[in-house]
Amino acid sequence: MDRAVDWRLCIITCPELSCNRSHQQVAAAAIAGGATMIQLRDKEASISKLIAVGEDLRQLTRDSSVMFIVNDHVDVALAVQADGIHLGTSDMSLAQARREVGSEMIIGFSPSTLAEAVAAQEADYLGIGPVYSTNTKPDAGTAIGLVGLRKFIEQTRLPVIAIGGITDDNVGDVIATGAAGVAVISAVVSADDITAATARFRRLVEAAQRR
Ligand code: 3NM
Repeated sequence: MDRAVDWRLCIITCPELSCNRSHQQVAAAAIAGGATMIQLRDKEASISKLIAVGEDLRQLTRDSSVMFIVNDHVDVALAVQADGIHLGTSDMSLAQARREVGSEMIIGFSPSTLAEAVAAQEADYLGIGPVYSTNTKPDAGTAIGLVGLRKFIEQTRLPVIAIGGITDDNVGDVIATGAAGVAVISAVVSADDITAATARFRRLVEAAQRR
């Protein structure tokens, strides 16, 4: 992967938390508010539904020059020509994923340990969390806090996107710790006004980066 990517604000679509709004509605509203990346995440949907939704998100993100990442499913990412794929430790290995997606697709990886982070040679960015406790992913483990986040940032040359319980109140501290960006679900997708919530995050991220 050899291109400049704006990692600052990844909004992850998540139907369980979106108050009956579709992936497409959530993504469009988040893009309008200044999201720099959209990740399609849906643990329940079939592959055919993910591809159908992914095609719409591909169009929306391409029209606004926002990066589009697919969670978990390499086949879906390839089918819809996403910019990237995000994998966890229980998904396909990074080496296998790199072989399948080629050199240009972004690979994001969520390691569970520092050793896994250091070993993630095929990844282009790391998702690190949960920084704060979150109900959104009950199996995410114990919150690592800013001290834990800093350890990952110090151990890797890859950009780190922090995730887990990130809100208006703590996003400035997360960016000040050295994260290249943040990934947010509930604080944006459950908001009444997704565009306004995203825009607020974007302003706070930019302010923290200027400090
Ligand atoms: N991954 P919210 S935490 C999808 O720690 C996900 O790897 C995490 O949602 C990790 O912004 C998480 O609502 C959920 O806390 C993030």
